[in-house]
Amino acid sequence: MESAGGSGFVVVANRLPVDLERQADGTQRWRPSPGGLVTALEPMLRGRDGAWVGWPGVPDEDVEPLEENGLRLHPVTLTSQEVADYYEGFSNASLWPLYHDVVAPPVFHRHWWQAYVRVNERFADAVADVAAPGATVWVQDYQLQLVPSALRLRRPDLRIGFFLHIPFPPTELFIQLPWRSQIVEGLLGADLIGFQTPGGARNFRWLATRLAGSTATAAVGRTRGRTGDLDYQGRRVRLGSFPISIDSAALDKLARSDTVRKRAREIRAELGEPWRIVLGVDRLDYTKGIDVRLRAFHELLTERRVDAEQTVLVQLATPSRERVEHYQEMRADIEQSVGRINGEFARVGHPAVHYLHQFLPRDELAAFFLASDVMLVTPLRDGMNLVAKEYIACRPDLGGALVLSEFAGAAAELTSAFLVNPHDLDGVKNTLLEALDVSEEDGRRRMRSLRRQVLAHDVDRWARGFLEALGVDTSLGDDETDDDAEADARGA
Ligand code: ADQ
Repeated sequence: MESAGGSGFVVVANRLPVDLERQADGTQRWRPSPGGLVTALEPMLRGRDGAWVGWPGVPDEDVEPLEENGLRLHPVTLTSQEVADYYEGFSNASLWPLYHDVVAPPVFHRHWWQAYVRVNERFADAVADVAAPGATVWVQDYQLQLVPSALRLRRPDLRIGFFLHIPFPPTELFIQLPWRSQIVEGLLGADLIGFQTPGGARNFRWLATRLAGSTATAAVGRTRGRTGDLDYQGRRVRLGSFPISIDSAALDKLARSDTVRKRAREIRAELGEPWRIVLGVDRLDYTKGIDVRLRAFHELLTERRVDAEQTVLVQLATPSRERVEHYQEMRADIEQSVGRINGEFARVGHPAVHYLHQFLPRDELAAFFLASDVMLVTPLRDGMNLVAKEYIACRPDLGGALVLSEFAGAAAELTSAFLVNPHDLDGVKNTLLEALDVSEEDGRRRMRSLRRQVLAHDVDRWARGFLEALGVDTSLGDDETDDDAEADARGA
């Protein structure tokens, strides 16, 4: 898809799929960077001759374009002040909480917004330089909502798609945003705007007609995931829901490998061969409901409905956004809860809660998934939640039980999980007990059904679904029937 005048296919995201690292001796090296987005897009981009435009993760660094494992990477430079204002400020302290049901209060500052506008324009400039005539550009996520319109101004020849990885909020919350019309107009620069769920698409559709003077029209055709279109400034803007997924087959294969199976047995032994292992795996974020599950576990121990000699909780948390104040407070609260539970219920050499604030390699994570009996995914709000899908892909043995929040986008697909309302603590506690005690037969039945969904709907299918709705000929040996497409469509 590449031409002499630039790339025919360009992905734009806040971050490049690699981090630039400064070593102690002053030299630099590239390291694959963690996160849901990279995990999701990497398999799709590998093998295609695409380009990726993004920030290399280190401020004040002018980095030359580079090629990494067959991917052309185009770094966008951010100053330390821009990282503070555009990224930590407007993206992660204004938009992130606002879009996640204000589970933390969003903070609005005009200088953060101004930095957001400036940085979005810089990203649009970078893409305009890199994209070949008539190229397809796929813009990712909430940090770059102004890029579609900024790019259309610069390059009306491009085909522009936008995908929002986090929830698009209820309209009553969105209209709190002082710059609500600018954001809606920014997104309307795209030809296709994709959301994780039909609800997000519906919310946006309503706002676009009220705030930006677009007209709602019926969706034309039967493209997968479409939910209705808009007419805006003489153009058709398509809307749709495209639930993101994972490289299911790769994880399934990893979990079947001898090394991972052996490591899973070791983990059980290291934990003292408990009757049950309960697992949580999250980026350390206040939306993920880590506090909810600690509270539920604490109460169950206190009420003696769970015995710390028999059941342990393992919480793996990736460090995240450590310079944003809310994240520092939340980390302190969580670590205090872990300390309190262990203070009351641990024995020397036998903690009740094992807590690691560390990023783990893929195979180690797969071994933890395979070793555990109950997976707790309890976000208060989550665009999708890939961890839930990863857990399922790692259970070819049909063991394990998934407790999943109704407020994760994944709940719409993973209906055979033990679904919970994370705001209902008694409900979480009772459901956790139910999952701990599930019969082998019921557990296997649920896991079989979950695996059918996750293995059939992988990240490649997600990417193809989005690009086809954008009008791109993906030509990847499509073996889907119309019936599959129909079953997938989650029309609003
Ligand atoms: P995230 O909020 O980052 O993603 P999620 O979808 O769960 O959330 O992805 C997290 C990723 O980090 C997973 O791949 C997981 O395996 C990995 N991870 C978590 N803890 C880890 C640890 N301790 N060590 C190593 N890896 C760890 C955002 C949205 C989600 C949406 C994704 C993709 O918030 O709702 O699902 O984008 O669209």
